[in-house]
Amino acid sequence: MSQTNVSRRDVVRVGAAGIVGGLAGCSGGSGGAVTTADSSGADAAAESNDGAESDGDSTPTSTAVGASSGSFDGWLSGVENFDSVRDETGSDAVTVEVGVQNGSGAYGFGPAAIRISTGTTVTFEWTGRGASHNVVARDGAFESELTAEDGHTFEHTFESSGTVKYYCQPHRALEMKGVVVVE
Ligand SMILES: [Cu+2]
Repeated sequence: MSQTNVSRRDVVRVGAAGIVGGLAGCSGGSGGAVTTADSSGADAAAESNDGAESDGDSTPTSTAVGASSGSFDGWLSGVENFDSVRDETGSDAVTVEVGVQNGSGAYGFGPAAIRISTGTTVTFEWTGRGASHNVVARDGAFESELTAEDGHTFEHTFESSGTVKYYCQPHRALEMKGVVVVE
């Protein structure tokens, strides 16, 4: 932990120098020390951006962000239980509940949108609520059983990057839809 503190202090100190160095850097990019400072600053900025996204998950403003830039071409624009994409990149085991509250009943996937790493296996687990559901990829890549059984599971491993849109066939009109973003 002390190493973290030291490096964090270095970043702060470098950041202060970076204000001066940055001005020089803008007009021509000078010394190697400035370059180091810049890359440290970039790392710190990336981390704080991640934090901002996480914070956004629980705030109403993220709905607006999701609607404008993250509704996946409108696929999730009518999905009430979608507020933001849950970041599960790096997670070994990711579970999505089938049959969570959405609109008029348990016609949702929880969470409705996730981001995972390539090669991750997602387990869809039925809650037993909202009658019979299934999980069907819009592009036909997978289709689960149609069941109402509490605790039923269906697994799919996402082997290639991209955005996978899926739905529950009986409740597609009730906006029982989800998205898996594979990175
Ligand atoms: Cu359903």
